[in-house]
This record gives sequence, C-alpha cells and structure tokens, in this order.
Amino acid sequence: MTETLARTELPNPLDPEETMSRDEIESIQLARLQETVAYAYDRVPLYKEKYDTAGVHPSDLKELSDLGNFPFTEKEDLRRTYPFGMFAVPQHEVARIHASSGTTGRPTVVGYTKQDLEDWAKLGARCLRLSGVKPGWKVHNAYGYGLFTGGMGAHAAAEHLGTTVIPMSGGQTEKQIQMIQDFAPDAILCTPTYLLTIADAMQRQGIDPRTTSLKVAVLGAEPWTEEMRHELEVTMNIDACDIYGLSEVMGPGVAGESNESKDGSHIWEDHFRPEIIDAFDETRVLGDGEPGELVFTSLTKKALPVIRYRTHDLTRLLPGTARPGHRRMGRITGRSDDMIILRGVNLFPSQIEELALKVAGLSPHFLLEITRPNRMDELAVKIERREDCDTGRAEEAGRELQKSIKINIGSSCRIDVVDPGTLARSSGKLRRIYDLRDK
Ligand code: DLL
Repeated sequence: MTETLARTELPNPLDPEETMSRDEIESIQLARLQETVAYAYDRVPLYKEKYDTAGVHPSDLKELSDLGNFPFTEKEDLRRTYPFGMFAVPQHEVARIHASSGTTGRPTVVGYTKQDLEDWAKLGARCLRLSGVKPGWKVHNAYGYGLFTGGMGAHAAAEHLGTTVIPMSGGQTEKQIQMIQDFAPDAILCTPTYLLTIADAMQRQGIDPRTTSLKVAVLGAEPWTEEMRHELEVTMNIDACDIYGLSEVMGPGVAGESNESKDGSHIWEDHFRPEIIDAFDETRVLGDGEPGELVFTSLTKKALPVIRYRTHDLTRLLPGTARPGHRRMGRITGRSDDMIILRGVNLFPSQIEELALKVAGLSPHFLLEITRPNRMDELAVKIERREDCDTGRAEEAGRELQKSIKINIGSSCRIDVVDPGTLARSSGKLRRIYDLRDK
C-alpha cells in the first residue's frame, strides 16, 4: 500500500524544564517535595500515621537529603488500603483509574486527576521526542489498553506529541503485522519481547522485518539488555530506545532514552525525586553510580502522591547527558523479587539474555525453569535455536552457553536447546521464570 497522507516537518519544541540546569531542577525539587509531603500528610491517613509513628513531620524537610529520614511506601501499603485508601482527593476529582494485576494478591489501584493526566501525557511526550519520535508521525501503539497503564499512557503521550496514534493494544499478532504493512507507521511502542514476537511472526510469513516503514521503537515495561537492543535493531532496521515507568509512580513516561546517545533513560526530575538505596539495608541511601534499589517520590501528583515508593527495581543513577539537568538510570538489571537464588548464587533472567545472545545459533526466545529434584535447586534454560542453526551446531551452542553461565555467573545449569517456534511467545510482559519447586 502507498503512503497517502502529506508529510511536513512540524515544530517540536522542548519543554523549558527539559533544559534546566541541575541547580534549577534541585531548587524546584525541594519546593515541590516540601509541598507534596505536607499535602500527603494532611490528606492521606496512612502517611500521617507512618510519620507520626516514626517521629517525623513535613516541617523537618529543610533540604533534599532530609527525605532520607522519612519512612518508605510499599506496594503492600496500597494493597492494605485497597482500593482507594491512599487517594488524596475526593472521588469526583479522580479522572481515571488504572490497576496493575500483579501475579499474587489484590491488584494495586492508582488514580489521576485531570492535571495528573496532563502531566503524564506531557512527560510521556518528552520521552517519545527524546527517542526520536516526531510530531506528524504515525505511531503504532501495541502496549495493552485497559487497566494496565501501558496502552493508554503511551497513547496519551503520542497524542500530546502531535502524532497520529494507531491504538492497536497487545496481541493479535497477525493483525498487527497487517496494520504495520497497510498503515506504514513510523514508530512502534510495545514491550521488547512483543517486538520480538512481531519480528518472528513476520519472518514466518515471509516478510523481511527490515523492510517495514518502522524507524523507531520505544520499548519498556520489562527488563531488557543491550544485546536485545542490538538484536531488535538489526532484525528490524530500527532505532530501539528504552522507556521506563511504573503504575504506582505514574506509568510509562517516568524516564525515557535518547536515540542519539542510547545510554539509559533520563528521569524527569522536575516531577520525580529518585533515590537509590541498598537493597539489603534500606537505611543506606547510596550515591550516584552505586547499584541498588530505585525509590521514587512524586513531586506534582495530586490524586495519588507517593513518597519514597520502593520499586524493587535494581539499577543506579548516572549524570544526565542528552538532558544534563536530569539524571539517567542505568539499565534495570532485574527486580529484587525476580532474583533467582540458586545454591547461594544470585542470578537474573537479564544475565542469561545477555550471555545467550552472544552465542551464535541461539535465539532470544528462552525461559528458565527451576526445580528441586533431590533437595537441591536446579536450573534449566530452555532456549530456541535460530532457524539457520542445524541441530548439530545447536548442541554445541548449548554447551557454549552452559560454560559461559558457569564462568560469568558461577551457576551450573542444564541447557535444553529446542526447535524454533516451540516456546510460548510474548504478547506483552513476558514471563521468563517458571519456579516448579513447590510442585
Ligand atoms: O509497566 C509501565 C510501563 C508501560 C513502562 C509501558 C514502560 C512502558 P507496571 O505494570 O506497574 O507499569 O510495571 C512496572 O515494570 O517496576 C519494572 O520492574 C518494569 N519496567 C517498566 N519499564 C521498564 C524498563 C509499567 N524500561 C514495572 N526496563 C517496573 C525494565 C521496566 N523494567
């Protein structure tokens, strides 16, 4: 099909806050932090109770580092006050609700005022712009719509930037491919593993994924590695950039990556104050560059302010580059609750992804199975060979990966190299770990 809509280069100005200096950002942060903590204390009983118990008061916040004296907020706090107990505004001021399903327990429910939604769209648009998406482009949005923040969050961001949004949602891969072929979008928004599913399905249909109209992919909602970026960029002939967020803090758009430097996502620090804490000793706030758990405080949200929210995402803070006043986050190496402890050695699926993609003949389609056959934990990596890798070479590749995991991570594991197309494909956030120990 041919391109029929006219294309013009449209104005694409930065928000003034994007170019602020570090000092300017920090002075905005302090004022907004003082306001937010007082606001939450006055309006949300849980914060008042926590702060009174801990013997701290909003008036103790004299400088940014004083934040470290305030108690954390956890997902469990949202669950305990399910569904709306942590909202700071009356229900008629809540313009939208989202919820994250999670794998266990009650969902966590989050809410936004009209102003919160506008801020979210603005920050999401900043991310897309930084990743090279341009006003006037067609944007195929394959994040799931519904209670999940991905679909509607990315949609609003793309609209705010001034693009033509194609609201596909996740799944129905054949249909996605048809729409990509027919509508010729310039950019795609989805999880990295779902883009892999799309590329894989295209190849099965005899379509070369390098020949589509897509130029940029903005990928997030799950951990992914530099090796996966390379795989997707080469397979699809695109620029692949990261976008980060979580429902409790806002949704997609908390941080976004530059398509020029591709060096990690810039956190919009005029709206969020990040901290890194020692994941094993939460009383220790770590310095920039040190790896630990990411903690966020929202600075402008009205419906659901969150103060020192523990993300359980493991990363580090780095100085800003493309937006020097805003710090970057390194890649998320994993979530503390996704960490597999195998006979005393800690490992994350992203480490396996990184090593597997360095072995010729192995594909990025893999899963991890943990069992305990003889009172000892065992890990099996099930991974598909690539189409062009014959079974003889596949066995050799499996041995190579096994050795590489032993050398680099220190764990012994079994590798099952399986045929292409055997493992379940992602349609959003992919589940990589199958813990069969209790069965
Ligand atoms: O996944 C928000 C989102 C949607 C972000 C679309 C980006 C794109 P939740 O469902 O609440 O929200 O899940 C949040 O997903 O704590 C991380 O563990 C993980 N995550 C999100 N973005 C990234 C990323 C959305 N870029 C949880 N890299 C977070 C690694 C990510 N992990």
